[in-house]
Amino acid sequence: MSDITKVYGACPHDCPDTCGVITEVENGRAVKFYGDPDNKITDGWLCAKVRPYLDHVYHPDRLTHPLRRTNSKTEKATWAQISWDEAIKTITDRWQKIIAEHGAEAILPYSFSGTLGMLHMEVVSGRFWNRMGASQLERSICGAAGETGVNLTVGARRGIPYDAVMHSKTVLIWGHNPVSTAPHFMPWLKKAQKNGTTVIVIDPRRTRTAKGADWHLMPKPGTDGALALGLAQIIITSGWHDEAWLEANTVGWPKFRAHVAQYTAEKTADTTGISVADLQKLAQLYAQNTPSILKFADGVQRHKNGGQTVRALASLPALIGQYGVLGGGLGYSASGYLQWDGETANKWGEIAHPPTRIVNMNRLGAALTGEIQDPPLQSLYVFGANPMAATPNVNLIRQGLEREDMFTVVHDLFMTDTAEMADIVLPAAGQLEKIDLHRAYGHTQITLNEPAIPPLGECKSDWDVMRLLATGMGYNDPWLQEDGEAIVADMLLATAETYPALKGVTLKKMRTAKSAIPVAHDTGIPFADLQFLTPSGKVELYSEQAIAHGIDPLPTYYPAVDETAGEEDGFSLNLISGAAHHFVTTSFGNSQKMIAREGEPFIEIHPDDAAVRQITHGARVEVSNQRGSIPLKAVVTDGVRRGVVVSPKGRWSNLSGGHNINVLTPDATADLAGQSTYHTNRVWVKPL
Ligand SMILES: Nc1nc2c(c(=O)[nH]1)N[C@H]1C(S)=C(S)[C@@H](COP(=O)(O)OP(=O)(O)OC[C@H]3O[C@@H](n4cnc5c(=O)[nH]c(N)nc54)[C@H](O)[C@@H]3O)O[C@H]1N2
Ligand SMILES: Nc1nc2c(c(=O)[nH]1)N[C@H]1C(S)=C(S)[C@@H](COP(=O)(O)OP(=O)(O)OC[C@H]3O[C@@H](n4cnc5c(=O)[nH]c(N)nc54)[C@H](O)[C@@H]3O)O[C@H]1N2
Ligand code: SF4
Ligand SMILES: [Mo]
Repeated sequence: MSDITKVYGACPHDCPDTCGVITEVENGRAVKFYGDPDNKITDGWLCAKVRPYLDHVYHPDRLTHPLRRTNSKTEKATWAQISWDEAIKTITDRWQKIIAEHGAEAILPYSFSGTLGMLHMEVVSGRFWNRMGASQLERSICGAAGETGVNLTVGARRGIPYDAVMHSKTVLIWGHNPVSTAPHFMPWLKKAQKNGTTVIVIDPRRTRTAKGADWHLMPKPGTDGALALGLAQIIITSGWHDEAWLEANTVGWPKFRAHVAQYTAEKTADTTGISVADLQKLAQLYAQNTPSILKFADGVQRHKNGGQTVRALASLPALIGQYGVLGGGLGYSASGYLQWDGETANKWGEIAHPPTRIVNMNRLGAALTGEIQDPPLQSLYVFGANPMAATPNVNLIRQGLEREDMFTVVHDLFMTDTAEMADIVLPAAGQLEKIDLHRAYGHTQITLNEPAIPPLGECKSDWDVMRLLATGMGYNDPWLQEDGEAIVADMLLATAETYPALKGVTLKKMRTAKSAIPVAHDTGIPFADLQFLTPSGKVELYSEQAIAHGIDPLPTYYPAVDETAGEEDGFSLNLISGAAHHFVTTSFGNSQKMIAREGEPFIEIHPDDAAVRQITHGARVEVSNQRGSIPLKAVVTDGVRRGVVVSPKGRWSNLSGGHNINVLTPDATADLAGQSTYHTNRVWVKPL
């Protein structure tokens, strides 16, 4: 009889739930994989994407050896297998040359959310690159404006716990699709709804979440700031606001009140496309049927005006005194509770040179093709990211990567669209093959991920590769050679210095506990003490800090305009490309099971918009703008607003005949924090 061992871990994917997972291992091979029944959030079940995870782990296309490209980057790639020694020597020799000629800032590491692990997302993006003096990446592809906007308003991202909705009478889900993107929130929401909670969804698309709501409103994209300020105006003129609360707990209430007077119901209806009657009804439900939660996520802020949109949204709970109330408040990210100790991740204190320049990741194509000079970029090292499929304006990125003098290294589990543009490809160890430590952005548990199986083939973890690269570069600092387990142990201790709730949570304790450990340092009601973490300690409706960020101190609405794509022709449509149900951005985009469930790449279009273009349901259409063009299948449906088309992110163009939505998306940045603007995107759709 062979032994089966159970190994506890964390789902590493970019999802707020950060599920606890259990792998059963027999003779060094993972044979079973499932959700941890003792994890309060996971509750023993996993989403459709991750349930068949062992297919992903043992996928026949896993890279298992380092590869060197043998032809030009303008041709379809051909490869020769090489040893790790040769790979590391090729890379470090080239980097030494680049550094001698141009300086280390000519090298750019590009990584994002392939894994959310402390070690393989944060430490690997810090220590080695800071020692080298490489360019830094402005990590603003996802929720930078939302995070900054919430921080400016209440001081920290302390979203409500999922189960708080059990105490709500109204839940407003705004530009968020949790059925797909935060599945473990849904059982709580369903239970609440059964008990009489009213669930309202605000989204230009009838998402899976909208289908289950009591009421679904479809505003024009990018007008949510106006919608929030218009609701504020109705609430104030109706006297539904909480004057005493506002006086005691906010900064700038009189200014805010005077400012929002301009957002009359009629004007708001015109801007947003939502009728005055619906605005009235929405304002009344939200303000009077309390406790009420406003829950939003990052989709709504991926617009040119995303920062101010979030400032407006985050003001609403204050207006009706709902911060600090059980069943009320703001449901955004919970990532502002615990943050891993920055010094342990980055070792800035050990580094002699001043911080280096920062390159906005949304501008990757522009940066590679001349926007960045002194020195121009000469090398890109990509890990835990797939910019040729996930980053905006892919055709420009392609141009940059086709440069003869650009030296590109990609470390991934698979031959992604990005890996196909590399000079050297390195095989990455997956989550079951390495240690890591996880916090979450949807809750406040931390989870240890123990390695369950040895790395496949010659795969190596990102941290192990950083150690080899450090040796290859001749960097002798001991903190570049620490082993992963030691870093996990150190990180827990270092973080506990500033985050008291973590005191006593050592690596040993986590190993004994196996399951996730809750580390919230409040009662579970964010801001129950009404101490906000802004400079004033109050909710800042008027924010002095906002001025330093280059935006108006009061939440303000201005239209989100895709300046490059000629809106004036009157015939372009607003393309929204949010999350696909069966992929996590492009992760799982190569799973046959998930591709089959997602179906053929499609674009949803309203019947009226289809009719004037002679587009029929199921027809092949060309979707294009100044940036590029792709073929898609038309799905004619009133599940999208007139003027709006929807085609989810996540396809690999090398597996789907070039269906990469990001050849169309703009690389313009938003009003705040260098945020991506995927959804401020005009396209033309015509029959093929
Ligand atoms: N299944 C799955 N889960 C995922 C991901 C995935 O790709 N697939 N991605 C992960 C990542 S990286 C993130 S950041 C989160 C994102 O989580 P969410 O923000 O929940 O997901 P999105 O689909 O990006 O955006 C949510 C909704 O915003 C809507 N939206 C877009 N523009 C507007 C607008 O102007 N106004 C309003 N009101 N709504 C608008 C879209 O139609 C979409 O339904 O999900 C994570 N989870
Ligand atoms: N059109 C459109 N595009 C979008 C968005 C959108 O809403 N619309 N959303 C944006 C958002 S919110 C985000 S967060 C980004 C995400 O974009 P990315 O961060 O680029 O995420 P993925 O596309 O999932 O690619 C992650 C890659 O990392 C690899 N990987 C996984 N684990 C590891 C590991 O341990 N080590 C290494 N070396 N590699 C690993 C995976 O195989 C995968 O190829 O996409 C953005 N792209
Ligand atoms: S993707 Fe999200 S819901 Fe699915 S297993 Fe991972 S953490 Fe859980
Ligand atoms: Mo994201």
